[in-house]
Amino acid sequence: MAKRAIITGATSGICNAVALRMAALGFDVIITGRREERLKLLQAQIIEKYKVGVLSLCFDVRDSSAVEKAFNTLTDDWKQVDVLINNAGLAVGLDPIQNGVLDDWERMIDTNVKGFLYVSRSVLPMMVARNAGHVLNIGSIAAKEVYSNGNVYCASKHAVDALSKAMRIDLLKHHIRVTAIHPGNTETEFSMVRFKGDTERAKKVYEGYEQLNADDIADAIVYAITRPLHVNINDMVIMSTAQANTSHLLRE
Ligand code: NDP
Ligand code: 8X3
Repeated sequence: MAKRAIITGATSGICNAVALRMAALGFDVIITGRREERLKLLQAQIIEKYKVGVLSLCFDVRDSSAVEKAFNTLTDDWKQVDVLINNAGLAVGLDPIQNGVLDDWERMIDTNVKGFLYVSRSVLPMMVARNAGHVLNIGSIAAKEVYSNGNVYCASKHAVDALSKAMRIDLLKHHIRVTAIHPGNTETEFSMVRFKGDTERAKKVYEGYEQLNADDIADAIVYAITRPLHVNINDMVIMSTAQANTSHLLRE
C-alpha cells in the first residue's frame, strides 16, 4: 500500500514544491489550502505526472470546525496517514510592536499557532492509533531569533518551535517522529502576503543575493522523511549562503 501524506498550505510556495516531490516519491497526498482553484490545478498536475492518489481539501486552518470536519470525513484508507506537514502559515505586516495592527496579529496567531494546533489535534490521533507516523512542522529562523519589527510573527514561530519539542515528548511512546524545519529567506508568496500585495516591497526582500527557493526547502523536508525509521531529524535551520542570521544578509 502506498504511504500517505497530509500537506497543509500546498497552494503555493514551499509546500507546493513538497507536494510534487512527495508524489514523485510515490506518496498518496492530501493537499490543503483556501484557494480551491489552485488545489484543483495541483491535484490534476500530480495525477497526470505521478499517477498517485490525491485528495484536495479546501478549508481555512483558522476555522476549527472546518478543520475537524475535513479530517473527520476522511475514509478509513486516507486515515492511515504516515506523514503530516504542518506548513500553512504567514506573516502579515512588519511594524514596531507599539504600532501593531490588531488584525495582522490575529491573522498570524490564528493561523500559525491556533490553526497549526487545530490541524495537529485532528490528525495526530490517526497516527497514535497506528503507533507510527512523522510530523514535520515548518517553523522559521523567526522561531530561533527575534528581529526588528518581527515581534508577533517571531512569537508565533517560537510557539511552533516549542510545540514541536512538546510533540516530540508526548508522542514518544507512540513511535511518532517530529521534525521542525526552520527556513531563512525563501522566495515564495510569503513577502507578497506580508506586505499585503506591495510587489515592489516584496521583490526587494530577495534582491542582491542568491535567495533560497521553495525547492531547496522541499529537498530538506524529503531528506528528513526518507531517513530510516530509527533516525529522527529533530531540527533543521536552513539559510542561503548569503544569510548569517535574520539581520546579517550579504547583498552585492
Ligand atoms: P506562501 O505564501 O507561498 O504559502 C503559504 C501557504 O499557506 C499557502 O498555500 C496558503 O494557502 C497557506 N495558508 C496561509 N494561511 C492559511 C489559512 N488560514 N488556511 C489555510 N491555508 C493557509 O509562503 P511559504 O511557502 O513561504 O510559507 C510556508 C510556511 O513557511 C509558512 O508557515 C511560513 O511562515 C514559513 N516560512 C517561510 C519562509 C519564507 O521566507 N518564505 C521562511 C521561514 C518560514 P491559501 O492562501 O490558499 O490558503
Ligand atoms: C520567514 C523568514 O526572516 O522573514 O519566516 O522571518 S523571516
